[in-house]
Amino acid sequence: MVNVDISKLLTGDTRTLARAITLVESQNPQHRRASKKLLKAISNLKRSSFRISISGAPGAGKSTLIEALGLHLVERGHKVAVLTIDPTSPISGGSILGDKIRMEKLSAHPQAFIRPSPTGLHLGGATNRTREVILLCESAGFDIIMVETVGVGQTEYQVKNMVDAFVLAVSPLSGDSIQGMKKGILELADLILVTKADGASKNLAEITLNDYKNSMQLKMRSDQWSPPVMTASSVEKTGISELWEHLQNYLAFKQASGALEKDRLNQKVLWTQDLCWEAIQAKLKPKLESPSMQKKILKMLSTGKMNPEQAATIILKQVNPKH
Ligand SMILES: Nc1nc2c(ncn2[C@@H]2O[C@H](COP(=O)(O)OP(=O)(O)O)[C@@H](O)[C@H]2O)c(=O)[nH]1
Ligand SMILES: [Mg+2]
Repeated sequence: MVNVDISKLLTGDTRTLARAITLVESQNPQHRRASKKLLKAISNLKRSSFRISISGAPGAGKSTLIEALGLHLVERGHKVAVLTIDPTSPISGGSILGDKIRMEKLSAHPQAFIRPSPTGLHLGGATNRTREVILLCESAGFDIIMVETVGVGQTEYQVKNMVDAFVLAVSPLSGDSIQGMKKGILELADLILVTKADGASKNLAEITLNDYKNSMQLKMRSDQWSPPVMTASSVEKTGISELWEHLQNYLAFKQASGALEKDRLNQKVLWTQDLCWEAIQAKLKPKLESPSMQKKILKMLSTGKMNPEQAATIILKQVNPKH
């Protein structure tokens, strides 16, 4: 598994891509080294992709929407990769299976590739490799990369810094759904999509649409983009081509203003910082958690002569992450 045939990866072979992803997600030191080599080898390729995240609460209709939009795009000759990050999945266990069912047609399509992420972002100490996986998919010729994330905790903020466009999917609900929504999330959205605009929920979707339109009108973005607010039905396939048009417009808008280039560079800066933090943590953690260090910390605190702040200063002087 350490050896990934790069020429095969570049031809778009999905089995090789899957192996490459497993390699970059591995924590094994030997795999980490091989993964660094692989990422370096693909770093200068002149391939590009449009990266879109679809976020929203569980059950909002994200996976079904990705299936509909994904099929719309493969029919137009695009190659679509879908990455799903669900921090709740290791706990609930069921959602990865659920996503596969929701994206049944797309996952069977030769121009599509679907990969659930085994962990959430930084869950259980494991660093999520979504950025690396995006690059691997891009190197395999996938020109549209969609990332599905569940609206919990910090995931949205982290994903926002990995993509070009952030779509917020919301269910048709009562008007107070906006108040209930974590305020910051609305500000991240480049487009808001009210899902399930069909059958019995069609009217409610229209009401929800107006609620969001009203609340978005009050906000002014520094980049002058007004995030479109729209409805769609993934079941009846309405609103899907409009969604794609809006996304293309946004990409063109960012290209024209220079924001795309600026954002991508900023994302690389953040990525570099994350890698530095990760390396420091990896060195510090085993030392801090060693029984002798635990004992030392306990001793310093149990006498009551020292507070945690003083203890941390002493420990940091002793622990040199270089060794
Ligand atoms: N009527 C209707 N139901 C939908 C639509 N999209 C999703 N659903 C249903 O909403 C539920 C959650 O969908 P899913 O895509 O798994 O949501 P996710 O958790 O956000 O990925 C499922 O029962 C879907 O069948 C839609 O456009 N119309
Ligand atoms: Mg889903």
